[in-house]
Amino acid sequence: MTEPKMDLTKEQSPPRYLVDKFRKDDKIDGRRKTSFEEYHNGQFGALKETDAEVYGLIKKEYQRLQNNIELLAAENQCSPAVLAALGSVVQNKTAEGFPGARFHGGCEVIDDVERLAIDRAKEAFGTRYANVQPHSGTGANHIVITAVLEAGDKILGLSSEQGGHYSHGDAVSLTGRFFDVENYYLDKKTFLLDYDAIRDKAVKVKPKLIICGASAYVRTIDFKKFRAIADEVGAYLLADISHISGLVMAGAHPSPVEYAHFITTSTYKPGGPRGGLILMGKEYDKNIKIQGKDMPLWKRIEDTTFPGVQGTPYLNHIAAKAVFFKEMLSDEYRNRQFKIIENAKKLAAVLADLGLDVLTKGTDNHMVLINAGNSRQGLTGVTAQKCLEECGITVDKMRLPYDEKAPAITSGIRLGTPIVTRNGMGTEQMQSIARLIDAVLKRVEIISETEYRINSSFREQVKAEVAGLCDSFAMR
Ligand code: DSN
Repeated sequence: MTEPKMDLTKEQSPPRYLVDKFRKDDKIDGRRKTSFEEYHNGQFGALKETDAEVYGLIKKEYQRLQNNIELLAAENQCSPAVLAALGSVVQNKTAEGFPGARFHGGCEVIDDVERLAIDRAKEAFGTRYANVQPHSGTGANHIVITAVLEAGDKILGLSSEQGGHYSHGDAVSLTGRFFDVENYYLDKKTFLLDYDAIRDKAVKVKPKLIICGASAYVRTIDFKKFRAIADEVGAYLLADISHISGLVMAGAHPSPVEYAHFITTSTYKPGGPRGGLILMGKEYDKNIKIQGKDMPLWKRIEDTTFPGVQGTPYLNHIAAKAVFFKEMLSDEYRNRQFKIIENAKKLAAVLADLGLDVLTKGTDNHMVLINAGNSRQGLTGVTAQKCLEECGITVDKMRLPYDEKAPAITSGIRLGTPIVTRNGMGTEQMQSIARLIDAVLKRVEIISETEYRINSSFREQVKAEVAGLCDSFAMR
């Protein structure tokens, strides 16, 4: 049957069958507008009603966090204010591009949100440029690396087997697949960065980009020395400060802002929402010639962010970053960064006194590395992690420099003090935690590299002490 032709220049009445359908369905009504608070406050009620399973798991995770001592160096705890921004309607906005130059409509509010986040990031870190769009720290590294390098160009970075990050050029990362990667290594005896050896390697391999920053390095990084090496060989310097960015921002660790061309960090490790950040100091508008074009570095970074590597930024995360950067600027946040280090130093000192092998005999930052195998014959990183976890203490197994154990086994564990410090613990509690860790690691019965047994009444005794600490220093 041929459809009757409609003259679109004339007003039409709806076809009869549609009128009848609407009459039949006229129970489909609208919904009155709810207030902003009403809309957002109902979130967990809505989740429980829609998906009791996920609701239950989230609740379980909340309870796990409340009842364990979280000693993870790569984790932190954001504030309820940051969580509120993450769970807001802002998450619905599609807005490719940058403030004032978007590909989508309706961006006037979101542009203000992003501008606020940028201004606060610049103020917090004392930089000339901030890009708040990267979805993660790894993503921020991918953006910088692909912005300044052509396929096949050379990167010099710390080996991922010694604390370097995968995104710094590891073979399993796209950075290792598309660029020519050379590694520098820690000194075999001291486990410290050997700047002379790094310089010699840089002179020999002539990288276009040098990356500094680590996931498992407990001592101060000398960014000035790295810049001198980069200048000598004509390389860009990228400082990935993900682990120490809170300390850097507060002045508790020297800042790379004066020295590095690019600084990257994840935003959750210092205590904000998941996401990444790219910062630049005085060289933000230095010229780069790439693919036959001249442009300022900041513009190259933006073009590489979108459309180069990402699409729409996560605007709810950007709103949450803005909230977090405001928190960072508070005295409470700055003071806490110094306490984080004080606590890590205490934890390291007590563990060393109790006979554990603490790498470099201490720490300058938030992290403590322990060689479990050297601390007790037969103990591995993975068994240490598992038996501590069973007793309510969460740590990471960690491959140590020159570790002979497989990555899934490891010789070491990595501890970190950001979360316990956030929840109000001080050096007295670090002493108690160190004693509990030592007691568990001494008491556990080692069966193999991955298996152990722990006496159940001893485990319950440790868990009760952990619960006591968690009750007095609850999540905030
Ligand atoms: N950098 C990793 C870690 O330290 O565990 C996380 O990205």
